Amino acid sequence: MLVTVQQHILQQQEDQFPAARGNFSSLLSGMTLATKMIQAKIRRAGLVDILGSAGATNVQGETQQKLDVYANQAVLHCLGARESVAFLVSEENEQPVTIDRSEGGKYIVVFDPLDGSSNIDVNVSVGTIFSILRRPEGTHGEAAVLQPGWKQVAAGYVVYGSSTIFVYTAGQGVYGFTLEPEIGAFVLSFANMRMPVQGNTYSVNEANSDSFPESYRTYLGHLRSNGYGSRYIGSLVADFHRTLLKGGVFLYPPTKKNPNGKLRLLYEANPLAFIAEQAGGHAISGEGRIMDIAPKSIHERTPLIIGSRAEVGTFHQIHSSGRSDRTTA
Ligand code: P6P
Repeated sequence: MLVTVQQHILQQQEDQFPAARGNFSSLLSGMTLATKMIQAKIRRAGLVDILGSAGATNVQGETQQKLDVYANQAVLHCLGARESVAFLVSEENEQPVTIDRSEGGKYIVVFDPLDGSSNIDVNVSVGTIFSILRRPEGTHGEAAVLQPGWKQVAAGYVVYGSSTIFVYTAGQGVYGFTLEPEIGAFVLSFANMRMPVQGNTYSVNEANSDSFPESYRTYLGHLRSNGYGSRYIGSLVADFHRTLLKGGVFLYPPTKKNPNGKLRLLYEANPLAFIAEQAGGHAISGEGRIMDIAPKSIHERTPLIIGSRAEVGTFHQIHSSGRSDRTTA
């Protein structure tokens, strides 16, 4: 029996947010609509003038790809129309976007509209990542957004790969839906996803390893000497999706160029950490649990070690005994 993501979200809402009066499911449906719009463009990237640089840089100082701009506008448009949304926070925008009905808005959506976009031109999987928070009563702007990850009410991602898969959690397990092109609907394909307790691969950009803190290098040497393989796509959502399905560990350590890691806490680490934990995995920063970090700024970065209980546990043992957090030149 075919179950669409909309049906599933409504069921989750009835179970979880009975008082939500459709707001929650309407919000998630807005996100699924935006990702369908994005995937339609990605699937035709070579055929329409959507590849390449938009000729501008984003708040991160990164060159915006045309698809970055399109994806950001698609999410802002689809969610901005949902009355339950108070603020939208995007990797592409310096400040939160206040929705003019913000007085009535109950939710905040924090998102990376198109993660890994530098891979688009070479046809490598990219993704959209989102995190949903409740708006604390009477708060505005950054004060409303800077909440630790354990306060998320839902989180998810879409991986635009050989198929387009929408994965989300609302705190009651992790569910995956594959876009069925013939009907244009995300259909349940992975019920109650569980991350394997242990895997056999690690995922890290080895080119940076000379500047990893010593404990990270010790850990990676331990994995290699225990027969682990290496897989690195360079697109966070794709590397995480593989880790969720097959187990193992993904790391973005502190480096000389990014002493606090490269990945963003609010719209990359937190949503994936919520999903990892809901699937039985772990997500830490080296200093503690990702979802316990109290954010100080919207675009702050964090080191990320995320994956199976076994591999993240071993990292924690080696890192906490070594405590050598200095990065080497
Ligand atoms: P590096 C893509 O640019 C991204 O933000 C993530 O999707 C990915 O995990 C990471 O950066 C890759 O960074 O430094 O290994 O190229």
